[in-house]
Parts: sequence; C-alpha cells; structure tokens
Amino acid sequence: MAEAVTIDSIETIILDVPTIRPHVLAVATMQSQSMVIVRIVCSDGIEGVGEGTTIGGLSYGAESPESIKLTLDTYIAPLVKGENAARPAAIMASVRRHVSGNHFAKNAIECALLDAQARRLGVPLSDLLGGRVRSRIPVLWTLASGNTATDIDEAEAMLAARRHNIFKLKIGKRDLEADVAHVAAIKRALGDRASVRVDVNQSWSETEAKRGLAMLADAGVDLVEQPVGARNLAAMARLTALGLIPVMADEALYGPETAFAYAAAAAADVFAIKIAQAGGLEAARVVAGIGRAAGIALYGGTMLEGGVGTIASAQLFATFDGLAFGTELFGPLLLTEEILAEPLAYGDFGLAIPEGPGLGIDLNPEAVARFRRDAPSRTAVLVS
Ligand code: MUC
Ligand code: MG
Repeated sequence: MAEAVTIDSIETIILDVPTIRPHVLAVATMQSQSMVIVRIVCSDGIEGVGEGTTIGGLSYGAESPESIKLTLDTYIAPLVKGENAARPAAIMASVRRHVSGNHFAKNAIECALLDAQARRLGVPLSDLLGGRVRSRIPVLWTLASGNTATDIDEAEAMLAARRHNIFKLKIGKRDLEADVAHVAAIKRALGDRASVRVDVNQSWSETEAKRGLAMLADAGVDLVEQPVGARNLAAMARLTALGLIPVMADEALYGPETAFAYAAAAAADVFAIKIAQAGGLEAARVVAGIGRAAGIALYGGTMLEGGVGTIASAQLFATFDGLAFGTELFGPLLLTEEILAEPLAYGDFGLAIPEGPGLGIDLNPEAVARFRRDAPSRTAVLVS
C-alpha cells in the first residue's frame, strides 16, 4: 500500500490591510481588516491555504485575529501535524473532539486541508463539496460610509460600472427614525434599478424592530438582517411571523445546532450562510441543508474576508441549488489590496468562480510580506 501523505507544517500569519474607506457598522467602524492566513505543507509538497477573519476585533464575534492565531498555533496545529492529509474529515472530527467553540479557527484549518486535498486530486474545491451548479454568483455591495449622499454616489458608481445592483445598508447605530430616513432616501434615489436591504447587526429591541420592519417595508426595502439579538430566537420568530418583510438570521447562526433551532421555530425567512460562523465549509453546508429542508431561503454571507476566505465561501455557495438572495462576497473589494496573485473576476453584478484546482487562487507573496503584522518594517514603526 502506498505510504500516506502527511501534513508536515502549519504556518499562521496575521495580515492587516487598510480598507478603501471607513466601513461603519453598528458594532464597529473598520479602517482596516485583519486576517489570519493558514498555510499547510504536506509530505508530497502540496500546499493548502485557509483564512480566519472576523470584524472589529472582538466587537462582532467571540474570536479575534489574535485568538484565532493562538488557537491554531497552540491547540489545533498539534492535532493536525503528521496526520493523513487525504482525510480532512477525519482530522476535523479530531479537532472538534479536542477544541470546543473557536469556529473561525476551525474554518481556517478545514479550508487549508480541503484546498490541499482538492489540489492533490486536481479538482476545484467545489467538487469535494458535491460539485458546482453555477459558475458565477451574484454579489451585493454594502453602503456603509455613514453618510447618505456619499452612499448614493457610491451606489450610482457601482450601477454604472455594472459591478453591483443589490445594496445592503448598515443601520442600528443611530436612532430608528434617522436610520429609516437614510435608507428611504437611498431607496428613493435608486428606485427599481436596485434591491436595497438592511443589516441591523442585532441593535434593535423587539419593540423597535416591529416599528422598524413596518417602516422599512413602506420604504421598499427587500430584506432585514438580524434586527434583534442573536440569542433572541423567540423575538426573531415573532418578527418573522409578522410577514411584513423577509427576516434574515446572521449572527444567530453559529453552526448546525443553532440553524436547527431556528428552522424548528420558524425564526427566519432567510439564512445567511457563513463558513466562519458555521465552523467550516462542511458545517456551513449542513446549515444550508437545514435551511433548505425547512423552506428557508439561502444567502451567501461574509465576515469581510480577503481573497482566500471569499473564494472558499464562493466554492461552497456555487454548489447551492437555491441562492435566492444572492451573496455578499465583496470583502476583497473593500480592501486597498487583494493579496492574491491574480485579481478575482468581479463584474456583471457577480463573481466568477475560479476553475483551477483547490481554491483556484494563489497568494501574492510580495503583498503578504508587506501586510504581515510581524513584518520587520511594520514592527519598527510600532516600537519607535
Ligand atoms: C455582517 O454582519 O453581515 C457583511 C457585510 C458587511 O458589510 O458586513 C458584514 C457582516
Ligand atoms: Mg450581518
């Protein structure tokens, strides 16, 4: 019998890449994005890459870039090193047995394992997930400058360039009336040329949400994302039952168990599928399956990952039969640099899924060297 291919080394790097403009969410204002890149090298020389990225340090989720790196280096790497590289599912079963929570870190390593294995087999990663049913996916853009006129100009430019015709507005930071006035002005300006949705990022009470949903429905908004707290399943169910406007669960979905609880309680019309929040590509596929079985529509979510996490998500979303609300895989476009050797193919209101083996992308080593947090030039700036 041929000798098993093993995983020889695991490297993690934090990259800090500036955003093209401040990105204003209810929970944080992003001026840069920090991503943890995981690189594995196998005994046959094949490499795999994954990404662990969150938003605003610890303000969005319970993992930070620093904790993702620490979890990978200290707890996950020893479980993975020396294991059979052709058995990603078996490795991930062991990781799940020994490491609780830490879904973002688990997603990053699973992605690197699947990338390497798909490269070894010479197939795109989507083939390991059942095969793609589409070669392009629709991608929206988030208007989050914090200013109504700037947001309208930004949307007009995106429409003119045929880059996006679906817009998500980040609200919940200001009072409800001011937020709805901002959204209604943008929808009025764009009319039927664009779909306008909002993401409240858990900021409303149920009472505010009831009022907000009615006002947003009047303004012509198509979807409301996570209006109330992630743990408030009962309120999400009551808001969904109002039937005023489709309600999407995002932060609420932390893997298959939460998805099952939400589906059983009819607590959402739409599921935002996020590979990081779910705990990996396989777990995200299960979340999507639970949604589909419950008649819940699917949407492809992002943690504003860079090119690696974005394409990993795209490889999964390309395998979904139904993707009624499209995706928000625009993360790399929010950054001043993409960090990939070849730019991603955005255009015509969507993203083309790469055809090559594995993720179908490669890192740009020069960009990685420039943005790594521990780069000698940056360390010198930090200590001077
Ligand atoms: C979120 O809450 O959905 C996705 C797009 C965006 O602008 O922020 C993220 C996070
Ligand atoms: Mg969201």
